[in-house]
Amino acid sequence: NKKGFSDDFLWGAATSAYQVEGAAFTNGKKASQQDIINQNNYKERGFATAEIASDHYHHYKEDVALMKEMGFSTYRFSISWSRIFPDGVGEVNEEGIQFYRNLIAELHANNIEPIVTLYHYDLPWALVEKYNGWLDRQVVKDFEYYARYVITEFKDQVKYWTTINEQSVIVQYWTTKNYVPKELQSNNQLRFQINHHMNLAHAVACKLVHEIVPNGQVGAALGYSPVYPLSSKPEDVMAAQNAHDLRNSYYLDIYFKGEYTKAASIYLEEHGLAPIIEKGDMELIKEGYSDFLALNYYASECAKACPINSGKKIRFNGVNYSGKKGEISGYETHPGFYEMCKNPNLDTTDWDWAIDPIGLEYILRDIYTRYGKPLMITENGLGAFDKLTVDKKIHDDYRISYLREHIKAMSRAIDYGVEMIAYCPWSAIDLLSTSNGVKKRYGFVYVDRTDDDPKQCERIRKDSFYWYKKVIENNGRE
Ligand code: BGP
Repeated sequence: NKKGFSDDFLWGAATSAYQVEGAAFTNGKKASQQDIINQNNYKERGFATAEIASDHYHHYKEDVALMKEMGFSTYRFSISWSRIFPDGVGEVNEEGIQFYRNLIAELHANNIEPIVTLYHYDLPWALVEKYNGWLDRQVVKDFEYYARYVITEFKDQVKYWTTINEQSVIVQYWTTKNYVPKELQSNNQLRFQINHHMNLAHAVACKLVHEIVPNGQVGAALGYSPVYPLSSKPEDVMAAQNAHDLRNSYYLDIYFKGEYTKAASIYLEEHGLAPIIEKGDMELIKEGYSDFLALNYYASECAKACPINSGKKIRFNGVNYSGKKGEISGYETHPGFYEMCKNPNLDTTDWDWAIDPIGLEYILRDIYTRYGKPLMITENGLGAFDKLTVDKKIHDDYRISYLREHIKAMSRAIDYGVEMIAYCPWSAIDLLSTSNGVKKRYGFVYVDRTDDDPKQCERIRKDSFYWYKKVIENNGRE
């Protein structure tokens, strides 16, 4: 019963607006919170800002031509809210929407099916200034205003919509994937409050797609990692289950069952972390059902028991800014529930992300068995320091072997009956990393720039470009 990839399986890659477009203040666009966060990153660590990024705004035709050359049948990208509504709501910015009309027309002219993400970390800064952005319920109304406009505009051109990118990751890294004023950053309950507002916004967007787009399909794009127990000691296995409930099911159960996972909710309530839920919220969440789940998978995670009397405090995930293995600043800890840790059985990227293709097969099979909805991969990839040779080549065999093993894992999941729509690794071309500037690269196409010097952003095909082209030509086989 080995089916392999179906003939209509979509092959492509992904990007997000602020990470790739640049033109952050061009033709009417105003700042998003990421423009501000990245300006601070530049001052503090010397990482590139989003002002030019990969200058896709001015190179989009060339970029789509490169996608066509690789044989893409799909492309996942996001729309910048503050390009369309520079103040978050109000007057539409005609030049802003025109950019996406042009991009989507260019994709269709090349037979590339767009997968559009409505929100990828880049809230209009105006809404942060007005009411602290996602911290205020007003954001759900304003998101609806923006989403309704975009969905209506592209109802005949876009079939696949993803709502909010990586809510689970936003909860973990809530000051880099989202802007939070310094004085509020010690209040961990607010992480779950903004997540609740995002759940409402997600539900609203799902309803809008169902109402407006003929044959439209919609789902969230969730950052998802399986959690393995550090050992087979029952207390570690229990801890891994707790982590799975709070880090994964807490989101999936909302998307597919319209409810918060019990154990995770009880843990949050006991620690004063639970969101305030108003009358009618859970009904709205139930009405905004998803048609599929888009998954962003990079790495698996590992957890161990953390006794309540360990003397440790609640903390969320650490980061590795240096790109030197072992320099992660810490692990998520919930005394009495679980503590995340390094998996000694897996190699990692330079940024301490565990490389684990089997983890992908594991989650695809597990999620499909539990929720029974089709899945697509909207991100998967290897961040690395790519080195441009003197003859302008990038020999990224490390990326090829990462992607090869993950494609095989996805193919095994299909053979075991999982329904898969698309594979969109991260990223179509090099772009700005969310926390590491342009040193950490993911693309099939090298964009020639450094953190402090955008140069001309010349496009150079990497070895992985030619490799992926062959994979697509042979529908998943090399
Ligand atoms: C995901 C995000 C992307 C992306 C990717 C790689 O969390 O959806 O926007 O950037 O991770 O992460 P990073 O850029 O931090 O290496």
